Amino acid sequence: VARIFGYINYHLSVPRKVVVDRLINGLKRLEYRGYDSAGLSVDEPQGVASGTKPELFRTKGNVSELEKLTATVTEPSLEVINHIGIAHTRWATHGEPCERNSHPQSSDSNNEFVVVHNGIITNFAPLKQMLIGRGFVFESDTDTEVIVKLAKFLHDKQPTTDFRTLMVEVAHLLDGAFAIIIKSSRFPGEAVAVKRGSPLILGIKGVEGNVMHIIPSKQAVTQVTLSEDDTKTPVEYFLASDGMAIVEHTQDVVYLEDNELLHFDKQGRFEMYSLDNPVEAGLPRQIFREFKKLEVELSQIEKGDYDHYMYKEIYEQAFTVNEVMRGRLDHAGIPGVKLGGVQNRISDIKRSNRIIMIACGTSYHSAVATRGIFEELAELPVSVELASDFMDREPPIFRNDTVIFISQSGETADSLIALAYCRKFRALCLGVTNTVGSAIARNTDCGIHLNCGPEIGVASTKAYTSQIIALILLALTLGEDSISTKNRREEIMMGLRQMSDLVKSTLALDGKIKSIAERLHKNSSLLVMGRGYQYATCLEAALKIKEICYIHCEGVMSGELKHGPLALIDDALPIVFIATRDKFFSKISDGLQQVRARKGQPIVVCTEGESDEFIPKEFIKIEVPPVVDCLQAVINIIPMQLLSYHMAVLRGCNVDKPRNLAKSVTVT
Ligand code: UD2
Repeated sequence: VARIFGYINYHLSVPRKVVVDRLINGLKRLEYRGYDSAGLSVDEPQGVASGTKPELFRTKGNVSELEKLTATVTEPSLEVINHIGIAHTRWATHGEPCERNSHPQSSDSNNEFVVVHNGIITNFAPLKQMLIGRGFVFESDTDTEVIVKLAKFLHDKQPTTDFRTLMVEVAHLLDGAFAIIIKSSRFPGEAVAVKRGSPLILGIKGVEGNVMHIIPSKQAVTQVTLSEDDTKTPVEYFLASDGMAIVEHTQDVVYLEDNELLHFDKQGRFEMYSLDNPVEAGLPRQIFREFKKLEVELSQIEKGDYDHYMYKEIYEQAFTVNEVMRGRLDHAGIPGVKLGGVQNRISDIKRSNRIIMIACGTSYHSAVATRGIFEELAELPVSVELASDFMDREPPIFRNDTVIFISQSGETADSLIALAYCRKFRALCLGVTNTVGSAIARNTDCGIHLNCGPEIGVASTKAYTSQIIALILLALTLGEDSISTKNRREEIMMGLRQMSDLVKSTLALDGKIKSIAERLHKNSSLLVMGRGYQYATCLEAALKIKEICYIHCEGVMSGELKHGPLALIDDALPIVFIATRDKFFSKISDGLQQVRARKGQPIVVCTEGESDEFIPKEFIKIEVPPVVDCLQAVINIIPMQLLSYHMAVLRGCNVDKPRNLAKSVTVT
């Protein structure tokens, strides 16, 4: 996992030290615990003519290490007027973390071309071979190094080729998934960024309100064309893997799409090109795109506000629920769902005999949460499987099965083994994962990325809610031709559009939940009950509490009460009952009555404004906003995430790194 950041200023005096600070700060916004190397590059201190070379700072360790290192930057107070700074941090990828494997990678000892890269170049081996044959000496074990060496090789061969054309050529020769930012002392004042597969966002900031001058209102397109008078207009550009690194500078952004190239020229203009379908051979097609407003609020990402990543990630759900729908729900203003990644296979899925969802842990609960809506909308039999149990049984799998693999990291070993097994029988395999380029993303026939940003807390929160939404989007797509479910689907889409607001109002319950945590945290056992769509909430809530509080906790399907769990109930055992309104409500209140009859004193998660008739006054209520049944699981888990978090903190547990557990379980 890597993150890249670029800071580019034109016609604006910025001390070199400030450039470095901006780059470091950008990396900090993108950094999450455990990053193992970092690096950045700033231009030649005295300009290209001076004979100095671009400075490179790289180190093993996290961004704070890099920050210490960059204290030695030459001429920190020298003001630079046109400058290109690039930076990088990575976490637990392959290859030993060390200085020479860190980015920026450089083309030669003069650092003529330097690049930062997120992703993988899959054909680096033959390219490296070719370049070694041409006399290039490789310094690192990275795939990234071929990018700059290739650029230098092609440039030396044809020195008159402009930077943009050169990089179009380089990009065409690279396979894999990547986002890169590259600069060159041969092309001072210019920079190129390319996106294919990995995310890349461009932020634009004019100084002292000039931005509106450059970007004319709503009709703005992705071309900053400065008139003669404007060529001295100060402008700053920010390139980042994630909007979190941009939002404090500007909210005006352009989301790059795959196979797009950005070129910044010496005057401070930029243009975008598509690498697909060139107008004529060699000539990329210029593209224009509207600016978007970054929806992330700075306050939501300030790490300082949160003591733990898990807490931060719980709060991030207010916007990650939108990220998973971006470009998919109501794409280009047309109401409906369009899943770019699975579109071509929808008819194959519909033709299959059944759907099997395979996952582990929290991801498995997202399958439990959405099984019902798949059955309803796709009108296919659906089963959910724990990957390990599935492989213990090795059940029959057929060509006309659709199998969905759900994994935040995309590297879960048990799920990967099950994937290999299902591929052997030529089943149609889909992935739902948060990690572009992960093993599940690479080895499935198609799939959906969650786009919720890195999840650092070991206990999954935002990935869970995004998984549910991604799966519901898929269920909606599978049902899209059915007339009988049209109203139902519309109701669900209405719910999806409200999701972010509903999550925000649910998060507002935090204070109350904290006080409930104070009452509960000393217990050694807890039950969470519910049924229907909320059975998944019970399982997931119990898992959270086990994982981070080390309290025994069980998710109980309340339909099963009479078949055993009722024997546990007395006035002492703490119980949380999930009892929001849906078509199962009468059965749920039945269960609640059974618990009451045994003197149980449940804390009840219920729908806002629920009457005392159903939930007696003496019970503690957590009132959540209502939404269509199949989406209610996204809302209801939030108080349970908060409850487990506060209890863990009160118990003095290491919330982000619970004992004995790893974030992504890559061993079986
Ligand atoms: C893609 C781009 C997104 C944006 C958008 C514009 C990526 C990763 N996503 O998003 O940045 O440009 O198009 O329309 O570049 N896949 C699998 N298995 C998985 C997950 C995904 O095979 O487990 C495939 C999927 O079938 C698709 C590709 O990976 O071919 C990207 O998936 P996505 O969900 O990011 O696709 P989309 O269209 O939302």
